[in-house]
Amino acid sequence: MNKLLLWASIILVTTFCYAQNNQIINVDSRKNISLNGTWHYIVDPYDTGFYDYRFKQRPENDGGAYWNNSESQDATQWTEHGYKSPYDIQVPGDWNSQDRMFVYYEGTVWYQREFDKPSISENEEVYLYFGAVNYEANVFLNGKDLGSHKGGFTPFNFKIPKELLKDKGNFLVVRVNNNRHADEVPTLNTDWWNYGGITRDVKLVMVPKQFMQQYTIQLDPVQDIVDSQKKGKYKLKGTVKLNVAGSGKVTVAIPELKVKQQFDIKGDSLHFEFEAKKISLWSPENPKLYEVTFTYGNETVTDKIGFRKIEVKGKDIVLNEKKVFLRGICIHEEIPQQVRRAHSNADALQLLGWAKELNANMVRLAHYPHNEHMVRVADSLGILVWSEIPVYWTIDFKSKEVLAKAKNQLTEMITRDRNRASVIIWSVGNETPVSDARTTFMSNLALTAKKLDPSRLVSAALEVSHKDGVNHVDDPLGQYTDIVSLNEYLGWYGSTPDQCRTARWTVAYNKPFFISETGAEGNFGFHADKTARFSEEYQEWYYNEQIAMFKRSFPDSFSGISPWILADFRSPRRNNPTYQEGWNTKGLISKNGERKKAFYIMQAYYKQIMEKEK
Ligand code: GCB
Repeated sequence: MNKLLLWASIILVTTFCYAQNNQIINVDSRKNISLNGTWHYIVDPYDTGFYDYRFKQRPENDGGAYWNNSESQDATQWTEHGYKSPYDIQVPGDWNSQDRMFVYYEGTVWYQREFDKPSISENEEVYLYFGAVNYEANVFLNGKDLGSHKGGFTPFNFKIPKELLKDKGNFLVVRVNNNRHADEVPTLNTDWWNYGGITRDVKLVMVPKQFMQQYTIQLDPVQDIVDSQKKGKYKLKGTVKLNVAGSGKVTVAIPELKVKQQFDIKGDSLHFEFEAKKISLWSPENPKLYEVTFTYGNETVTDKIGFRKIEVKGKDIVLNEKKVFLRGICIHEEIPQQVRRAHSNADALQLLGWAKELNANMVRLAHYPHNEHMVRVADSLGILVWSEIPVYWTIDFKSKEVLAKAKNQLTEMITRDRNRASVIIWSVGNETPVSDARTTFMSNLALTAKKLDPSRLVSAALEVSHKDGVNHVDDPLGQYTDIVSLNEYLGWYGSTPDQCRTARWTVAYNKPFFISETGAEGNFGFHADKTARFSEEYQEWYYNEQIAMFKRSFPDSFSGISPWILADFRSPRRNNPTYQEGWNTKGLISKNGERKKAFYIMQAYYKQIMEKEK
């Protein structure tokens, strides 16, 4: 496609879809009540609670609708649904791990619980917040439709109309549906388990009628950090977004830096900047976070925020004016020992603790935005983060509606995490097959990410072409990304690891080159000759050959790797009856938490790199 046409179609599509973003960020620091815990459920594979027998959506007051409380009806009434024990389920949590019957379940499950009205003043409102529901959520309160959301890995919230809240026993019902569809994001086909359910925290959030929905603060990316360091003066820049237009003062304070600045806000948004002295910059070696408070009216929101600058200079990734090599590891949001989705602070500490033990300074959170604990723990441990949306493999690239869905997830991910110093890369997708439609679609996402957050890098796992025995990293999407990233499995899919010895590579872009995946399967405790697939020795051999190739023949733009993957994970695509049984065993750590031989190979390689950098 000619370039002019490509740009014209990008502009067209960009104008076409913009979702309104009412997301409330940093809910933990607001007045809130957790709705985590035991809920009731109904499994509804035919979606009977949602559609009538003509498969028409039920009207709101339909007695057969599962959002309505059947218990309040008297004994003479016909009723065919209800919520009670022992039909109990834990929130947050995927349903698959909570009962054998749910392991492979894809469809609708209704969740129900009650809550009492929180005490609020005249001037306050209550919002219902969900950290994530996979995939589609329809939320009903006291029989009224509060709204719906699609996208399994990003947060959303609804305002609860005051007149709807009863003092006691508010009847909350969520229809959760995790059916896969060709026109959703992700699509029908992935290499991970489609865990369904209310997988992250649920809260009531109490805020003033007029409040700060979102805010950002960061180093002005334009300044020269060395210069700022010399002068001992840094430029900070930020924004505040109110839920509705208003006027008044916003105060931004960073007590440790003795900063307290006041700004007038008019309309619903504020852009501010000011100078601060002697900031200790955030980095993996110095994960310094400052307490920052934003005050508007009666509300003060407190956050912990690090300040750093990330950029690309020629073929290097540069953090605070210093070239950085990304010693990465890919992670799925899964606790393998319990075969469930990760969702808590303790889960994040386990997964990122393993990454630290590997000597990693970076994680690729594959293939979708992980829960907020992960990025907050990464902030505090000093781990750089690649965060991604599930635009994976064969998305419907021709569809404007699908693009709008992908953009919505991208927007929600960036809105939630753009105050996290750890997050340095927004990834717009993984291994999407090259075509004009796909490159238009993907470049549109890359440009959207840049527009939403010009201070971070954009990437995607690109495609490689093979000609005359050479691997060419020449995917046209590379024009739009800051980093040229690539997944390669030389020696696992296809021939054996010694193939790396003769492999030749060319990279068509004068940009940092990153291996976003490489890996081979190995079963912990299966020892054999290194040529035996699935043995720990094969996996060890694979990593040895890979590392030798990185050292020997990789271009000088080589800026890091994130091997596939930290731990074994569940996948319905993996059906070798001896070695897989529904697991992708490319983990450096086994499903029971044991370190495989390859773990120690990567750990030693990263140590070497660290020592060289000293
Ligand atoms: C890939 C995919 C990843 C798979 C992995 C594998 O290229 O990006 O999601 O799980 O390969 O194990 O084949």
